[in-house]
Amino acid sequence: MAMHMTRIQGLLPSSFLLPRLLAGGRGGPSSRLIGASHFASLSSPRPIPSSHFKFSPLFAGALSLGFAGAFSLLNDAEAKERPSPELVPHNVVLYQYEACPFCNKVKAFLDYHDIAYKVVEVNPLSKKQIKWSDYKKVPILTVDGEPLVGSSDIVDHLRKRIHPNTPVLEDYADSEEKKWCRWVDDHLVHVLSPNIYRSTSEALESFDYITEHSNFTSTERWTVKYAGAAAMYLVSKRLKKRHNITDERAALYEAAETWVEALNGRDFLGGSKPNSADLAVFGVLRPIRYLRSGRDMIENTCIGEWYMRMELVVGESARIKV
Ligand SMILES: N[C@@H](CCC(=O)N[C@@H](CS)C(=O)NCC(=O)O)C(=O)O
Repeated sequence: MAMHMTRIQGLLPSSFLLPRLLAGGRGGPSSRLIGASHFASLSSPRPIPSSHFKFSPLFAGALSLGFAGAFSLLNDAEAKERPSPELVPHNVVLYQYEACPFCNKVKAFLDYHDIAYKVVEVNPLSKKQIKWSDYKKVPILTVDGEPLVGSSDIVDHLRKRIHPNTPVLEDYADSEEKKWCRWVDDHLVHVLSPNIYRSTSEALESFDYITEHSNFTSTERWTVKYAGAAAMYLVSKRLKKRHNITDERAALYEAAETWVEALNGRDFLGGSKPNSADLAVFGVLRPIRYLRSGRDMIENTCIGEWYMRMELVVGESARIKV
């Protein structure tokens, strides 16, 4: 195991997570003991533990309105932004890991705009589903067969396609929206792994979900869960140092409060409707929401109301069930 740990640390990509989990090198079968590590994603509906409700002022407010009021609140908030039919891309396929924050960022955008997409779950060890691609990370989105890579580039591409009349690129590049999209990639994602792998129990909690929702064979699953949790527990300490994080929870709470301050009293950064920065923050946080770190974040910061608004407006997944 010690040998694997060293390898993992050496192989850690600069991007936030997990790249190839326990090991692996560039790939010999012996080095592939463990697979990719990303954290648990809850983009698929999951029962919300009752303990969560008491922490959501919005939900408490909805309850106090009575059922009629609550339903009307839900209806008002169910406000997906659907592009004109002629602008909606067709034949959209997302190659993903269910638990990957970058993939969830793309899904938040697709879901909110109600752009129907098929999902191909990639096996993090063999990656056989993306053998056809030179790019070996996820997400990869194909639109009418054309592959797009990198979550931010994918979102930018889609955004331009469905809003062809929005500001030209130079104006957008300096915008508040773009600034916060960059903050997600440059800061927020780096705070997540140290939190979800903070202790051995949190690392196991994360891998429990990852292995349950990833495309592993049953023989890979057990090994990945325990070896992956052990490896990422160690790797997360290294990530902390790399990103100058001393207290990971404090960093998570600070990031959440920074985002709330950026909202500056608005419902969304985009005003009355979310923009791509709202969707990016929501997308990358979604995987941790019901892990211990996500629950702590909701309980200890003011981000819960915005998060609940986002859940309501993003609504049902646009994923095509096959
Ligand atoms: N900058 C890329 C990062 C994508 C990325 O790092 N994805 C991870 C999954 S969370 C990955 O595929 N790692 C390589 C691997 O699993 O081997 C993006 O925004 O899409």
